[in-house]
Amino acid sequence: MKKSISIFVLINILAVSAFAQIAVNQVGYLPNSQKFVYFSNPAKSFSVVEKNSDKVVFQGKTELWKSDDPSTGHTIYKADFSELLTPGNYYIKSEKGEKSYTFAINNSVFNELYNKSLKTFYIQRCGIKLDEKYAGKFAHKACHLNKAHYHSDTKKTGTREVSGGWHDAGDYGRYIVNGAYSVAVMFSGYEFFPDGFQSDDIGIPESGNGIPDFLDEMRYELEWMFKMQDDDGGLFHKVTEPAFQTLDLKPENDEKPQIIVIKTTTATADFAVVMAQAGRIFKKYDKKFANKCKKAALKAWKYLEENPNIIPENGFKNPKDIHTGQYDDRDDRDERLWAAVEMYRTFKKNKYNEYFKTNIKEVNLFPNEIAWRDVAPFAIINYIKYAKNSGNRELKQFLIAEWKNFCDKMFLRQNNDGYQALLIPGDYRWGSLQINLNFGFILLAGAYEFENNNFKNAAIGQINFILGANGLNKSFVTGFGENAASKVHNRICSLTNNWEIYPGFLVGGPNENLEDSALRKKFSGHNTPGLCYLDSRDSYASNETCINWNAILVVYAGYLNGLK
Ligand code: 9MR
Ligand code: 9MR
Ligand code: ZN
Repeated sequence: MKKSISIFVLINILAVSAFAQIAVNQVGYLPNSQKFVYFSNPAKSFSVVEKNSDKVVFQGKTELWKSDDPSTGHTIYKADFSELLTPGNYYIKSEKGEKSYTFAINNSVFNELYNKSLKTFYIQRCGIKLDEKYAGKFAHKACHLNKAHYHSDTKKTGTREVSGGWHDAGDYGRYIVNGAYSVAVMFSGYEFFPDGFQSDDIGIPESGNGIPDFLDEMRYELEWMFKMQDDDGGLFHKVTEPAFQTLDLKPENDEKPQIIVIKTTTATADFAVVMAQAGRIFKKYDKKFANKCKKAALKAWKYLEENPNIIPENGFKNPKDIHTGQYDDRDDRDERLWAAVEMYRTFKKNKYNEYFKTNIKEVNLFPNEIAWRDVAPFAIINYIKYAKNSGNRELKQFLIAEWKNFCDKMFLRQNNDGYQALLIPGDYRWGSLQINLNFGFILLAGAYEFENNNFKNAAIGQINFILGANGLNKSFVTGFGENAASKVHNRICSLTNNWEIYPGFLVGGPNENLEDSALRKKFSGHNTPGLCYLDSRDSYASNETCINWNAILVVYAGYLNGLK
């Protein structure tokens, strides 16, 4: 007994300290990118070794980079092997013989990441049969086809046909705020950096139809969102079951009644954003569909005009008998502003520009979090990029200066952080990795606006952090890297015999607020925000997957895929 306890203690100690020794991007680097490696044990020199031949191809010295990194507590030695340009598969070895996980250097290193991270959205499709041909082990019968019931708060009775769209996350809920936000983020990425988003062969039913699979997949969500718009233009906030069920529930076995809750202005504004974008983007491929999107956007905007104050007052809260995700936001002004920008770009009517100009100074322009609840930066960068010659020059100069300040701040942050992330203690909230990538995207777009190579390198570097160059020595994208997140919180894992997950999902990541009992059990009293993560199905607050998190991963992968 005593012996097994001490072994248990030992295993636990090993588990706690089994984080970064030599941390690299476990997928790889484009030949011309900066390449850094981080040692959390003291190291003086290192070699890059070719994986198959064990031949040393590069040698260098390390430098002491950070002592007592505030996010991880690590003391980190850093080395630069950017000069190694030769395509191949490698690992890093310290002078003491410790080895890193392997990685590649080549031009198409992000191609598969793009294909798979996008294809996760197909895997999340609801209301349609997923064929083995496309979904493999995740094939299943069509799910959630029953008509949904109006919640009494809607003051409506009876049912509504709202099948389709993507399951939100590890749960089967479908939420307009997050669904529309996710597509809107991906459309922004696509419009800024279209080159890498063009493939038509990622292996979905629409592949080969002459339209990029990216747009086909986005359309699947848009088709569902139409059904969630009421006759007056407003959007029902969500359709879910009353409460989350057990984790072993396969989609096709989920028969609990689905409930539609009240309309909200936040959902309506997010919908206006994405329908205005779609009206523009789809014009070239399907005029009729594009017009349908435009009409829906106009109807939504009318609802917003008729309801200038947030509905419901103080934002949506779950009714007493509903316990699923809330997507609660007390402030819908940033969503309305983004809608105004996209409406202006699509319809070119000055009233949208006027709305933007009058209201932009009311909101926090570059808040501490950029995510589904705080979207102002997306409104601003899209406005600056596309409304160059219209509107108030002074205002635009002010916004450009604010954007530049944000980029300077982010650049400093990655220079101060042990693993060069953009997050600081306090930012490691639920979905932290996606916050990091959102910061990175605004910085990346800034790099082009300001023609600043330092910004560009820092922004590109964020993919390294996500794919393994971090304090946990973990790739946070399933199936990508030798030590990748695998025991994720997603009910579709129950479709496989061994609780596997499809490759290409980004997990939530370290969550210093310890918002589930697995995290609390392990990390109570911690002082290492960046390490509060568990590769465990029980940890929904750090290891769930979610469409808005994958949205910004797709944007990053699409951008990098286009660089080759
Ligand atoms: O599976 C649910 C996940 O999608 C949510 O993000 C999370 C927090 O709201 O809740 C999960 O569901 C759990 C529920 O909250 C408590 N009972 C166990 C459920 C499955 O682990
Ligand atoms: O992403 C959401 C995060 O910002 C919130 O803190 C968290 C708790 O309210 O909910 C997250 O969203 C979950 C949603 O409510 C239900 N589906 C799963 C989402 C990701 O965990
Ligand atoms: Zn479903």
